[in-house]
Amino acid sequence: MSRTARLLPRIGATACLIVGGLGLPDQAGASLIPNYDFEVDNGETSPSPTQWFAGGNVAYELADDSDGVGERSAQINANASDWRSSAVFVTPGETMKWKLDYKWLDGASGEFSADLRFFSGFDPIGGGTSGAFRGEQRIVVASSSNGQWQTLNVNSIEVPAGALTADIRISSGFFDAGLSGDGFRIDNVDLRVPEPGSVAIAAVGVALIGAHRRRL
Ligand SMILES: [Ca+2]
Ligand SMILES: [Ca+2]
Repeated sequence: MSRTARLLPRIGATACLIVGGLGLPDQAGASLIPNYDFEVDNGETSPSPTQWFAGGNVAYELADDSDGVGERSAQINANASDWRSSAVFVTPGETMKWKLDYKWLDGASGEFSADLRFFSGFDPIGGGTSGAFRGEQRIVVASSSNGQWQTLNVNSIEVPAGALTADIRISSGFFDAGLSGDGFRIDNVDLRVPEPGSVAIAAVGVALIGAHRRRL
C-alpha cells in the first residue's frame, strides 16, 4: 500500500472531525429555528439571544448548555413570561417534527407550555410570525428531575392549510398551571422536516452493497 493510500482514511476522518466540530448551522438536518441553541448574542449592552423574542420575567443563562456543545440557554423565572422563536417558513401538508431540551431549576415546581404555532403571515421588520392563527401543537410539561437536562420529543404534525410561517413559543402561566418557586431553562429548540430522501438514499446504498456481494 502506498503512503498516500495509507494516509487517505486518516485525512478523511480528520476532515469529518473538523466539519463535525464546526457544527455547520445550515447543514441538512439542522434545526430550522434560527439561533436554536441560544449561542448567538445580539450584541447589545445587556446580553440576549438574537432572533428570539421574550416577554415577562426571563433571563439569558450564559453558563449552562443542555448538551455541552455551547455554553448558553434561555430561562423563564416566573409566570406570565415567554420566549418565542423567529418565524420559520412552512409548507401546508408537509410533516414536521420538533423537540427541545429543558431543565427545571432546583427549587421549581409546576408546569410550562411548549407550543408549535402556525400563522398565515410573516413580519418582515421583526422577523416573527404574523397574520391569522392557523393552528398549534401545544404540550404541557410538568416539573420533574429538577437540576437535570431532559428532552421533550413531540410527535410529528402536518402543517395546516393556510399556514405560511411557524414559531415555537415556550411560556408559563398562560395555558397551564404555572410555576411555583424557581423556573426552568430551555435549549436546543429543534424544528425540522424529516427527510424521507435520506432514508431512501441509505436504502439504495444497502441494496448496492448487497448486489456487489452477490456478484463476488
Ligand atoms: Ca445552548
Ligand atoms: Ca448545545
